[in-house]
Amino acid sequence: MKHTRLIKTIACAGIILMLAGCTTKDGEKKDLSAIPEAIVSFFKKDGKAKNKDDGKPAKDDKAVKDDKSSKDKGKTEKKATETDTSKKKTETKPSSSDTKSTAEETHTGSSIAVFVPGIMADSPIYAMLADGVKNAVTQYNYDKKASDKAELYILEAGTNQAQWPTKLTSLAATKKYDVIISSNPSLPELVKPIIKQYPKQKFILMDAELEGNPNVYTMRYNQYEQAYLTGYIAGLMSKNHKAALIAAQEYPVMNEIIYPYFEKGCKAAYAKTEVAIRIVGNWYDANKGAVIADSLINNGFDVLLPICGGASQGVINSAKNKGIYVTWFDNNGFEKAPGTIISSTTLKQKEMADIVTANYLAGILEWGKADMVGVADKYVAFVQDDPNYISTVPEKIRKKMAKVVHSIETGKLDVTK
Ligand code: RBF
Repeated sequence: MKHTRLIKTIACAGIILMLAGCTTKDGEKKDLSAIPEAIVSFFKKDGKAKNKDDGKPAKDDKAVKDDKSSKDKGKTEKKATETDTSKKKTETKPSSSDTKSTAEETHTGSSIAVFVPGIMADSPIYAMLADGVKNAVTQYNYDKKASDKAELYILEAGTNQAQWPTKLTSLAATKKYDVIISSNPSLPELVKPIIKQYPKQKFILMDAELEGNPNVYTMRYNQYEQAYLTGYIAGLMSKNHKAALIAAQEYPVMNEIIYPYFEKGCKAAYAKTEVAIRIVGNWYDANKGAVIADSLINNGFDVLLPICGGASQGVINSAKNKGIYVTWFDNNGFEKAPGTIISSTTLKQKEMADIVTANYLAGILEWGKADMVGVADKYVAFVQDDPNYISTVPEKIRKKMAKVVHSIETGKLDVTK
C-alpha cells in the first residue's frame, strides 16, 4: 500500500523515478506467503521456470547490456524529467562524472523501464503494475552488490494517447533499458514498429496479447471470466433489471470481451436484464462520468460498471447520490463507497508484474510467449470476504455468487461456451 502511494505521489509530478540500488540492508523482503500458492506455482506448472533457471541472463540480453554500457552516459543520475531522458546520454560532466563513468562501466545489472500508458491515479491496473515491478526489483537487489543491482525507471506517459508512440520510441531510443514493461491491450501494435527500429529492445506487456515475437512477452487476464462474474452480480442485484457499463473508450477487448461477457453474466443471472454501454471519451473526466451515470439512472439503470479511470469517481458519486449500485473492476473498490459498491472482480496484476519481472531478472522469461491467467489460477478473483460485500449484498445472492465462482474455479463452468 505504502509503495502505491509513494509511486503515485512521485509519478503525479510527471517525473521518471529511478530506483537504482535503492535497496538497503533494511530493504523489504518479498512476502511470498502473501501470494497464493497457485500464483507462485503458475510458472512452474509446465516446468519451464524450473528447467531454465540458471540465474544468468539470456545471451542476447547480455549483448544489449554490453552495447548499453559503453553508450550510456546518464545512468548514475537519480532523477530526470521526462524530456531530459534523451539529453542525459550526451551530457558531459566535470571531474566527478569521471568516477561515475568508471562505476557505469562495471555495472552489469539490468535496467528496467516501466511505461505507464496513462496515469496511475484512479487506474488500479497501472498502479498495480508499477508496484509489482518495484517489488521484484527491490527483492532482486536485496543481496546484490551495487554493480549488479537492477535499475528501475517509471514513466507516466499521460492521457494523450497520440503522444504514446513518440514517448515509447524515445524510451527505446535511449538504449538504456534492457526491457520496457507496460500494460494495456493497445501496446502490441505500438511496440511492433519500435522493435523494427530497435531490434534489441525487449518488451514485457501485461494485459495484452502478442504471440511469436521474440522481443515480446505478453500476459493477459481472463476477462471473459472477470466480466461475466461482474455481470452476474449486476444481474442478481438490479431491481429494475437494467445494468450498464460506462467505458472510457472503445477498444477490441472492451467491444469483444468485456462488454459482451458483462452482458452474458447479467443475462445468466436474470434472462430479461436490459444491458447497455456508454462511452466517456477519455480516462479522466469525472464530470462526464457523472453526467452519463445520471442520465442512465434517470432511465432506470440501477447497477453501473465504470471502467473509465478517473471518470469512475463521477459515476460513483452519482450512484451514491441516487442510491443505486456500482460494480467494481480490477481491484478491491469496496472502500470507495461502502453500501454503493456491491462487488469487486480483481486482477492480481501486482503479483503478476512482480513474478514476471522476477522471472525476467532470473533469465527465465520465455520471449515470444503469450500467457493468459484466470479464476482457476487465482489471478482473477471475485472478492467474497470483504465486510462491505457481506453487509451490502444479501446472503441469498452471495450464495449464488459463491456457487458460480466455484463452478468457474473448478472448470465446471466455461463462460465462453
Ligand atoms: N485502464 C485504466 O484503468 N486506466 C487507463 O488509463 C487505461 N487506458 C487504456 C488505454 C487504452 C488505449 C486501452 C486499450 C485500454 C486502457 N485501459 C485503461 C483499460 C485496461 O487495459 C483494462 O482493459 C481495464 O482496466 C479493465 O481491466
